[in-house]
Amino acid sequence: METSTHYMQRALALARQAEGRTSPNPLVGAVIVHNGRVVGEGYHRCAGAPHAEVEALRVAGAMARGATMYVTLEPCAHHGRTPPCTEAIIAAGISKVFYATGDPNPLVNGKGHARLAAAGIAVDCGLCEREARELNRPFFKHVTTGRPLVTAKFAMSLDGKIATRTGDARWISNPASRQRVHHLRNLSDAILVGVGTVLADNPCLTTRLPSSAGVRHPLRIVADSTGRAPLTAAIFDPQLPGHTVLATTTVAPAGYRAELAARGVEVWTLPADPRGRVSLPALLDAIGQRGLLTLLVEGGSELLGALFAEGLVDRVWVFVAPLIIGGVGAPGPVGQPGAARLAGALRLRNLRVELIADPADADHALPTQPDLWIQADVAPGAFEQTEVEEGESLPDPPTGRGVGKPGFPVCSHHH
Ligand code: AOF
Ligand code: ZN
Repeated sequence: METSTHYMQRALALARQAEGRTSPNPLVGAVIVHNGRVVGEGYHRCAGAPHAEVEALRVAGAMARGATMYVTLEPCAHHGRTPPCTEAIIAAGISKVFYATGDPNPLVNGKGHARLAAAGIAVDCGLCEREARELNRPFFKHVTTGRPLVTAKFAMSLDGKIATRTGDARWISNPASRQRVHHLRNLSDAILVGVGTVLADNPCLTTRLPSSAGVRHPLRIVADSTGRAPLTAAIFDPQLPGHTVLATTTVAPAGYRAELAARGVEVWTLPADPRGRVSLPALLDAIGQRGLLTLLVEGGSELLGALFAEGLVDRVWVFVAPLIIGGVGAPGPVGQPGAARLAGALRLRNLRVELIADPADADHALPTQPDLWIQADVAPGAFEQTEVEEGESLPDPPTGRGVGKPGFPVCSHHH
């Protein structure tokens, strides 16, 4: 007989199968176990499709009676695009429900738990909770703030340069790392770049993977306050798969905006910040309103500098190549003034480091020149603002494991 943790892990693995495909909905997996045997499994495939619980119940059929359900998120009790899962669970005769984490969606938040308990079902919350919250960080941020989870991505040399002093930047990271970026795009709802990157690199920001089956092109967004991106930029090519958005202000000429709109580019005319640039909070709100849960920011340094300065970045994905570029004139990944004092620097936490071998590296098992791929969460706050006294600990981040938002449902029973 397997442990409860084993079944919840299986439910988490099922949920992950739809990663990047469920927006604006969460990733959810469910497993139904009867007398030590799995009789049903399911996961939520995309918005509008049945919820994970309903998928698993359909497979289990009559075997659901008296069985235990393991589900990664509190079952819903509301009529949304689909009917409430609580009613399906009750009708099927499930006798016990383990769910990993509460659902902060105000339509659900505790109501699912209460409904099941009122129907006489034994309900247990908190099994594998940390993993379940990590899995649905984008959903939790979106449902509590209306904004997507923001990931800053950049590649740099070991000495922190993104190009040489003459602007040569192709390529810093190895081919395997660059392939990884396409995989990350495939899982992201939207990509954002600044106009400087369009002018410097003329990227098309599409997802290019070895197999085009099931590939998804994130919404491409260019932040260009004044309309400096040429109409001939690759990103505006109507032949590109997927959609492009110009995020701009009224300073961009009306004719320019109309011309792009006529070519199928979506034009978002947003408020300007005091410096005349597109308001980044307003841009994140607009992305969130579209039901997009994840935003990958691919540069340049001005845009990243502004996002970090405003405390709008949730996590970083950094590729560090085994190169020393050197030179005071060679740029780094994060522009703008940055922090004046170290106490004002942004702190990273929950670091994960992976080696990404260059395919040309002779010995793949023990690569001698791999890129480092560092994934980390950004502690809350903007530059300058955090004054840390000796021995003082930083506050908990607003997102990340244990979302820690006021109003986030707290499980009474932790494992
Ligand atoms: C999902 N899949 O497996 C579960 C969800 O309007 P709907 O019907 O798509 O409902 C979406 C909400 O239902 C979602 O925000 C979440 O709070 C809850 N649970 N959602 O998409 C699932 N169990
Ligand atoms: Zn549901």
